[in-house]
Amino acid sequence: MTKDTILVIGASGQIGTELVTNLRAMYGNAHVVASDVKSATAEVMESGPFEQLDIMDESRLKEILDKYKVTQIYLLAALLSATAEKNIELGWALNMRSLSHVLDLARYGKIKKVYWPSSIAVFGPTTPSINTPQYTVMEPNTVYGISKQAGERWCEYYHHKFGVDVRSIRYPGLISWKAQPGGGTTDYAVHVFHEAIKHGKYESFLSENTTLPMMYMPDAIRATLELMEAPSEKVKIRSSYNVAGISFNPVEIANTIKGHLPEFEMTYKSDERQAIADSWPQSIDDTLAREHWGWKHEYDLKTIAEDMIINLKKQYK
Ligand code: VAH
Repeated sequence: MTKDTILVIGASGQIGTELVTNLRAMYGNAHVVASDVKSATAEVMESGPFEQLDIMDESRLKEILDKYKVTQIYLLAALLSATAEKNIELGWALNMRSLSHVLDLARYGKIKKVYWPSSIAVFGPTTPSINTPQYTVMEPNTVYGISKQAGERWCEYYHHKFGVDVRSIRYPGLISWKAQPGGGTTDYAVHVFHEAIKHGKYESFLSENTTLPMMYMPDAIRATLELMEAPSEKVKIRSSYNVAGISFNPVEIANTIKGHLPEFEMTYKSDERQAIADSWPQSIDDTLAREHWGWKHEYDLKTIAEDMIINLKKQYK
């Protein structure tokens, strides 16, 4: 059986950086093509093929698919919540046109399998915010959330109508140290670690008690790969799966960091991202992901902080 070749679109981003490394470990470096509009980390650029790609350039995408005989696409390119609010036309166009084009490639047999990330941003202010269920009221009031909700509808439609094997996860806020995030509302939970180590202080753009669902990147990568490797019949939800890690607020993360850096000081000054965060759930019910394909998170706030601080101290040495 010929080995799959995977194209990761958005390989320079927070998720893509780590997904490429993990996929290359599984499939072999030559079988995982990284692509993005801008160069990726040295680890990604030096460990396997990289192609510059603007996902809106359909002919360029087809060129890459033919060159490497790609069989699977991980489509990670998107404008995140805060950025998309500043450019709603680009946010909608990029997030939606890229998905519909990749789904059509699968519909017409050009590729066999698609991964597309959704987000807890599909939920809105009228959604039950504690232990938010898989199926519930969803009235997102951000461009990003609306595009993710519409994208989920397209994924489910293409699966049932055309048999497309597309799989998706509603990521919570993701925390990692390898690549800086860009333009998200949950990114305070990454920036705080960098600032704590570099300057011993951080001004949070979300208020003290803004509790949000979060997840450590190793858990998110493992969830993604477990879902993609699961037998198709176990993937019963083809819109997008709720998955949960841990929920916490800025005060809790500040206190955990102080356990490692006693002099650390956190201050609070909400900005426009507060309204986005306030529209999202505080915690997620991921029972169906656990039942259907055996999902279970491993990292809690204590072990996240330990790993982030150890690795960032090395990075800034
Ligand atoms: C954002 N990090 O903040 C993303 C994520 C749940 C939030 O989708 O926009």
